[in-house]
Amino acid sequence: MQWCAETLLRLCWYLEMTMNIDLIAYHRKITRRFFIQFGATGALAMQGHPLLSMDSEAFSDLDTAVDQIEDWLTQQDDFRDVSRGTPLPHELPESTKREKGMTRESWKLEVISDPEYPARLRSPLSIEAGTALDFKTLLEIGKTRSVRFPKVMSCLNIGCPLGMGIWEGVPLREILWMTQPVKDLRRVHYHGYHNEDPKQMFRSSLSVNRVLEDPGGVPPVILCYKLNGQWLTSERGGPVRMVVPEAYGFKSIKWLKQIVLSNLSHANDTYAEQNNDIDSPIKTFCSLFPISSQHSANKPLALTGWAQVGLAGLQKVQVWIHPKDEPLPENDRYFQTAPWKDAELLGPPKKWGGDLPENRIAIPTLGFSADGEPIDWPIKLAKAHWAILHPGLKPGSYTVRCRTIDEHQRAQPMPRPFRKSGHAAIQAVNIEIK
Ligand SMILES: Nc1nc2c(c(=O)[nH]1)N[C@H]1C(S)=C(S)[C@@H](COP(=O)(O)O)O[C@H]1N2
Ligand SMILES: [Mo]
Repeated sequence: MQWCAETLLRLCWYLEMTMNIDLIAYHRKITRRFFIQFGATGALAMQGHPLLSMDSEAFSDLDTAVDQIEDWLTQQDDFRDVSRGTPLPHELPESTKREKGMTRESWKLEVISDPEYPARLRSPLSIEAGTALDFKTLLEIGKTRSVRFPKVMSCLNIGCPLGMGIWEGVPLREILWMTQPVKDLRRVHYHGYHNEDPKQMFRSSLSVNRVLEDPGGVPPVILCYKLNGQWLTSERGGPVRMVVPEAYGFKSIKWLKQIVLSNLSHANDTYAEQNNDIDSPIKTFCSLFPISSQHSANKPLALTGWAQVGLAGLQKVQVWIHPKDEPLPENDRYFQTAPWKDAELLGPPKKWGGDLPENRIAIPTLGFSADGEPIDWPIKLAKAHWAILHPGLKPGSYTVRCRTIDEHQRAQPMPRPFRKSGHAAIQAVNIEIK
């Protein structure tokens, strides 16, 4: 961060000397949150940057737009809720929750063998045998084993992240080992509280190897009990939910009750019954924050948006504004040949949001250094934000599009255009320039 800011100042000085432009004056009004963003690559790119020809009013519009961007973390109650059940389990009266094991005091988790496709376990955790796991024991294990990591919760079927959090809990493998599995274990099935009605059961599953190992350096699958440093609320799936870092939300089962260790070789997820690609990791894609549909001619457009950083990573966000009366590029369904313009990715925020205690990233948190600073930015499997000051346009009707380029320089939605693998479409918004 320090280095980026210094580089930028040096570059500003260089530009002033060579081009006789008072860049600092141009930027004076700009929030530091954005100003600091022009890091090594951004700053160099600015040498021929169209921003240099824009007036300070345009910068102040950009400043305002950037200031209005949501916090990086979402408060628990502000997550969009995707819960099934009649009644909704999190809306049951406290007394019922206590009776059904949906409070921290009454929660019990079973980890048992699948009666139909049995796995050999020496020591299942069952209510019947009095060996089920309770919350106190889970926390006790958490004292030495718990992990925290940032993750965007995103529904495969909704084109917008539900919320961004720092999730905390015990790796599922710690609990799996407690059952002393011996053989015939291939799949881990699990479900949450479902009003004791089999028709309401919402199930998900993982290969046992995903539980035991974390391929590609993703965080472990956890039994989660805290979000943004607070106890997981009932609406978010508390007392304990599964959280699968690289997966869409349907793998992160709320009000977790039972884990079934199975020798079945395939998935039995509820989402599989709805034509979803249940092995699809979360996708990289982006969207604009809502903009007004009318703009003045020849005035730079301040555009901002969010991006979801999927398993493929995020290199950059790009914007393309196309006059509606001109034909679209031919034979180019994903607009690979369109004149896309690079936007600026915003760096780490000064305020994390999400009601994080003391606005501080707890240590240790995966992806953060010992002083609570992000090791890489943007963070994989998390949310990012971006902004661009687009040169002004002539009067007319236009379509604004934005797309992401992943860390392997591949533009979305290629090579993954399938809607049921998770939303990754190029967004298109119509505007009028008057
Ligand atoms: N028990 C249970 N867990 C569940 C669900 C559910 O309906 N019941 N919905 C899933 C789906 S499809 C999504 S996208 C996420 C949403 O998490 P959130 O409500 O915390 O945002 O929860 C998942 N976990
Ligand atoms: Mo979902």
